[in-house]
Amino acid sequence: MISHDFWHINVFIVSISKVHVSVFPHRESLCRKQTLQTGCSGSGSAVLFSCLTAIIVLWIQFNHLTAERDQLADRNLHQPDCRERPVTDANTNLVDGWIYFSSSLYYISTEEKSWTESRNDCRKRGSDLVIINSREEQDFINTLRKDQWVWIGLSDGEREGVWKWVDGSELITGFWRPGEPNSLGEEDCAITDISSDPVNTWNDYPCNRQLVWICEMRI
Ligand SMILES: [Ca+2]
Ligand SMILES: [Ca+2]
Ligand SMILES: [Ca+2]
Repeated sequence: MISHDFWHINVFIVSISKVHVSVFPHRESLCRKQTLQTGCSGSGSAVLFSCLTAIIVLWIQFNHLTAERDQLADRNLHQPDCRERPVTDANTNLVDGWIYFSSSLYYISTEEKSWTESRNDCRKRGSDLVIINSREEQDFINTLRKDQWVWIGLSDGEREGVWKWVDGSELITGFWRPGEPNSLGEEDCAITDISSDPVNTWNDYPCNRQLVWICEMRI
């Protein structure tokens, strides 16, 4: 009877040990050592007592390791995955001169070019001249440019008086300076200008003038 129970108990110990090792493979050598130290030895009732002790020890260890594994899994679940981190806050983009604001990246040039050449530069960088969609973006651009006159992605070159953004959409509301756009001579490209009004700063301007520009990359 004792030998029959002894066989079942040892099978159970081996099963627990296998689970134990599968939970934390790197602890395999430690687990084996502990199993040997707490395994069955002796004879008769001493064997049964020894085996029961070993089972209890292993069972406690198993529960402890399972709880530890679950805690680690939960912690990993809440850690941000670096591989999926959006380029929005990637340091490389900041180093390259791109600045993040509200789901877009912005680049302000240090050179001065015509409106078309400025646009070509933005396209080479995988972006286009900035499209100002909101008062918040207008305020951001006016902070970013630091009182420089800058090209924005707005022109009425296709049809006089019909202002279109570089993505082909028509301008609905704008932030024109009082009296602008005035198409003084040939003014088909828009800048954000220096104005006493901190918000309404746009001006139509000759496209061939050399100015700083701002690119926007939607992300
Ligand atoms: Ca925009
Ligand atoms: Ca015009
Ligand atoms: Ca003008």
